[in-house]
Amino acid sequence: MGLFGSFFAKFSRNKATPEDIDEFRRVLIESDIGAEFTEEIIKLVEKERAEVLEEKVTEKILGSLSQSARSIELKPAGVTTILVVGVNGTGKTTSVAKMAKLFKGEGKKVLLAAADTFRAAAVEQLSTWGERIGTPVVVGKPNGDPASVAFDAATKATSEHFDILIIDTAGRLHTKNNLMEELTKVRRVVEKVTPIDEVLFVLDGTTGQNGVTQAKSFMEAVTLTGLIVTKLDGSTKGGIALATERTLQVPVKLIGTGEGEGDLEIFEPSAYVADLLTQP
Ligand SMILES: Nc1nc2c(ncn2[C@@H]2O[C@H](COP(=O)(O)OP(=O)(O)OP(=O)(O)O)[C@@H](O)[C@H]2O)c(=O)[nH]1
Ligand SMILES: [Mg+2]
Repeated sequence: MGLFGSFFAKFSRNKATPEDIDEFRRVLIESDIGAEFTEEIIKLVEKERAEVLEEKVTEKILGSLSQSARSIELKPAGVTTILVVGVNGTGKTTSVAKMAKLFKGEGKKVLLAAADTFRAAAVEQLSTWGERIGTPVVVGKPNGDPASVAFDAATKATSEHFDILIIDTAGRLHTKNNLMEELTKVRRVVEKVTPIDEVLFVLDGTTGQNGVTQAKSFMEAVTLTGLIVTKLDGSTKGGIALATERTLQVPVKLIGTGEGEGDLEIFEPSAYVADLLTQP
């Protein structure tokens, strides 16, 4: 990514001029890292000696991140249940398929639930992924109750001894329904059968600061345990990942780097920050 790299290369050679600082501020803001955080980083640039600047900025960013575990821990026994939420078009269904592929590759028995009953195409989309990856998908009736699909899937997952259940949800509903109420209901109903271990919020890495606002409203409804930041391939706006994690103190666990089933990576904050600061 190297988004800030050219600046750090410059700052390590010469003291930053006011023009350099203005330009760097603009790049930070455009990266969606957030206005407040931008000013904190600018302060370091103004204050710290060139030789230690990179180290100080790295420390600052890493120190602001969530201290919670980033790995998706699978339960030693019983089904590990993952609920995937987020606004429409962010990459939920694709990320569900990518996770299924990842866990299947580790030899796990994975079940998917198509609890986005709002669009017929959504069920088809997940079923197609399921066929491609070789993972069964529980589907319901078109426009049926998403909670009932999730309940059926949870029942099947426990009785047939699956290792992992991943539930895909809608990003949008008919206006008469409330998405947050729907998600709380899905959660409540599934938990009659088995606890939900992870609630992953899918954030489109190319959205602006609005992503933080979205994440907050989901956080209130279903208590998120992690973030999946998608579309980080070829994007220079990945700063939203750091801004959201910092604001919510919910760790980024996975990142999406393409449309293919293999395009999912475990998020490594040190490597990510080092990447931001190295020269492109
Ligand atoms: N480049 C890129 N595209 C992605 C990534 N993840 C998802 N997409 C694309 O984004 C579009 C939307 O993805 P979906 O998985 O259908 O998104 P969704 O959140 O399930 O959408 P709704 O079900 O409508 O709410 C698709 O065209 C995906 O191929 C990614 O990491 N990189
Ligand atoms: Mg979807």
